[in-house]
Amino acid sequence: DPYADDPVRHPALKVNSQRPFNAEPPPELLTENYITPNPIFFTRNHLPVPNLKPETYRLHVVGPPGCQSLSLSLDDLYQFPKHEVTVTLQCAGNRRSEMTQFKEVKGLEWNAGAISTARWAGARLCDVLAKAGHQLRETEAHVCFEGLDSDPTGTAYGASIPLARAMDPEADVLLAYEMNGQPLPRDHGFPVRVVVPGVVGARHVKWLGKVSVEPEESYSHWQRRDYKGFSPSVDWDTVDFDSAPSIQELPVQSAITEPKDGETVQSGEVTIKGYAWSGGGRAIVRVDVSLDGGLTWQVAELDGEEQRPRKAWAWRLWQLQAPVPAGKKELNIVCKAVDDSYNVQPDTVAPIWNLRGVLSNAWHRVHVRVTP
Ligand code: MTE
Ligand code: MO
Repeated sequence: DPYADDPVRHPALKVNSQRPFNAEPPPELLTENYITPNPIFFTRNHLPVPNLKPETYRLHVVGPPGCQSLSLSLDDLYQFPKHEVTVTLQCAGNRRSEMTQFKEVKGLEWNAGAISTARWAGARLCDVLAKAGHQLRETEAHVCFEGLDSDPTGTAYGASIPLARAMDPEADVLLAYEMNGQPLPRDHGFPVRVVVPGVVGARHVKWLGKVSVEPEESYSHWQRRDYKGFSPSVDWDTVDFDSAPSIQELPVQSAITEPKDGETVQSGEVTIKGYAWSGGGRAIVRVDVSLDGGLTWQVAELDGEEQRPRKAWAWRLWQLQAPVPAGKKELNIVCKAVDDSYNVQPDTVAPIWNLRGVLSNAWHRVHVRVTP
C-alpha cells in the first residue's frame, strides 16, 4: 500500500477521499480563526505523501542555456532573505458539491471548506531565480515546478506559472519552508512548497523537487488536462483541453459558515458568519447578506486584516447580526462578495456549470428553520 506511510490526520477533518487523502475542516471551525491552525488546514493530495529527509533534501533549479543550474539544500534556502506573507489557498474544486447538485460533474465532492489561510515563510522565488542568473527577458516563458510525490509509473505532480509572476518581487511568490511558524507539516509539502499568492491551489506545488524555466507551460496532466474552465455546453465527448487557458488567478468567492444548512436558529436575532476572498490580490470591498433568498440585502461587517491594494492575498472573515423578521418560520440566507474591481459572484450555478466542477462561486445559500 503506497499510502501506508501517510501521516496521521486531525479527527475533525471531513474526509472526501482517504487514498489519496483529501479533507476539509467543518465550516464552523474554518472561520473560528483568521489564520487556520495547521492540523485543520484543508488537504488536497493527488498521490501518496512522500517521506523526505531534511538532511538529504535538495531543490534542483534548472535554467535555460546561459543560466546556472543550482542544487540547494535546506540550509542553502535559509541563506536567502526570509520573507513572510499571509496567503489564502483555495482549491479550484472548492464548493464543487453545489455544481454536482445541479448536474453531475467529475471530481471530489468538496463543500465550502477547500480553502484555508496561513502565514507562510520562505525564500522568494525571484531571489532564487536571480541567483541562477535569471532576468525577466522572455515574457512568454513559464516557471515549471515538480513535486517529489509520484504515481506507480514514476510520474510526479507538476504545474507552472508565468515567468513574469515568478520574477515580480511584488507578487510575493515563495519557496516556503514554514507554515504558521512551524516547519511545513508533511501533508502540506514538507520540507518545501511553492506559495503563489492570489493563484489557484493547484500551482502551489508541495514537496518541491525541481524548478525550471521553460518556453512552454508544464506538460503535467494537472496543468494541461485538468484545472481549466469550460462552457456549460461542453461535455466529455466534445471537450478540447487545449482550447482553454489553465486556471491561474481565481474569481471572487464567499461562503456562509454559520449557521449551517438545515440548522434551526432562535427567533429574535441571528448571527451569520463566513469568509470572502478574491484572486490576483484583489481586495474584498463588501459582502452582502440576504435573509430572504436575495430580495433584500444587508451589508456584513468585515473582520480580519485590512489588505493592501493589489496585494490582498488573504481572505476577510465577515459577520452580520440581524433581527429575525417576526413570524418567519424559515430563512433563506444568501451571501455574495464584491472585490475591488467590482467583480461579483453569479447568482446561480447554471450559467457557470462545467464538466470538472471547478470555479464554483455562485451566491452561497443556506436554508434554516426558526424556532417559534
Ligand atoms: N503538490 C503536489 N506535489 N502534489 C499535489 O497533489 N495538490 C495541489 C497543490 N499542490 C498537490 C500539490 C492542489 S490541487 C491544491 S488545491 C493544493 O496543493 C492544496 O494544498 P494543501 O493540501 O496544502 O491545502
Ligand atoms: Mo486543487
